[in-house]
Amino acid sequence: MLLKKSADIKSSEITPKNLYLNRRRFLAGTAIAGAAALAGLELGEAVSPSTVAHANTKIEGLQKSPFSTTEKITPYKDVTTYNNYYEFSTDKDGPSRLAGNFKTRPWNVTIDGLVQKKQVLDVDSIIKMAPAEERIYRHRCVEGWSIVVPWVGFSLSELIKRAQPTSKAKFVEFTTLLDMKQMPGQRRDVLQWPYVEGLRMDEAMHPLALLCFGMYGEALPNQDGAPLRLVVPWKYGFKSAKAIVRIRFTDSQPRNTWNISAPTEYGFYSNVNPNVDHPRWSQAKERRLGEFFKRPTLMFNGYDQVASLYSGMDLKKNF
Ligand SMILES: Nc1nc2c(c(=O)[nH]1)N[C@H]1C(S)=C(S)[C@@H](COP(=O)(O)O)O[C@H]1N2
Ligand SMILES: [Mo]
Repeated sequence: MLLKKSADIKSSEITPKNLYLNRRRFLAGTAIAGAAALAGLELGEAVSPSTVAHANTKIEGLQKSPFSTTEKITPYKDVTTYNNYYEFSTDKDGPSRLAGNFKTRPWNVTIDGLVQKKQVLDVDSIIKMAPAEERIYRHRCVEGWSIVVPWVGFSLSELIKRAQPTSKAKFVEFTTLLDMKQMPGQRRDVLQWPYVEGLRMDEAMHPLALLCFGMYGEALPNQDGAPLRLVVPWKYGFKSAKAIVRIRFTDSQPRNTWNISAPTEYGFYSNVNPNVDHPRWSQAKERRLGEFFKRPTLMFNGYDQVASLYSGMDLKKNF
């Protein structure tokens, strides 16, 4: 689904396109980034090779990532019709049915709180901040299902660096759009709206934390969080907020929506952890969408490289 097999590509297609992309990458990576640095340009003014418009729009010039898993990718159909997105519906197939007309352009994101560069940015200027990568991540929902998705984006740290948080900033808070007219689920009190999530600064700066605007080589479908979402692969899915409109830097731990809703069931950290059960069910196993047999869940969802962020912490208390 993702890439044509190399055997399917005519050599006449390969050469010019590769040359073209390499040249653009070269320009983006050196000349433009260098010029931007020299000129002291603001957040989002540098140019990169990727362009994104509407869903089903191909994203060109994707870079591969060493963080990608080689596990089997979950079919696009499953990932786009089995969603958690309570702003639209609490049914898994609701978001795909109800988010079709959701307006993702124009779209502004407010960057504020404890940063030197407070500003309101157009989402397309955010997308152009850094070269787009494909990151094939495992993604596990707290309810016990999991998927493997080729997300598109770049490390959240790219945006944070440019925002220049002050030394007082210890956490980052992410807020989803509040718009009852477009998001029918917000007319019900199933959660406190708008949806809010948060990360500790060192978690947010970890290169695995992905600022995501596409998947399967295309712009994000609305039901998966267009135009801009987070993907934090070592944490349960609910930490990965969709349709982000605000990124705020704070000195105290943000209260996240699911923790407000059920504090004994959903903590702030929410690291994937097979040894800490949800009060109402075990977290030891998971079922990949499209598969029958369950598989064991791995500590940090298998992303051991984040373990040092939590050394000395009791992960049963800090669930
Ligand atoms: N704004 C918002 N973000 C959200 C949610 C939500 O209801 N609203 N659900 C979360 C949960 S519980 C999961 S598992 C993932 C699902 O992402 P996916 O539908 O792309 O698989 O989105 C997360 N982000
Ligand atoms: Mo979830």
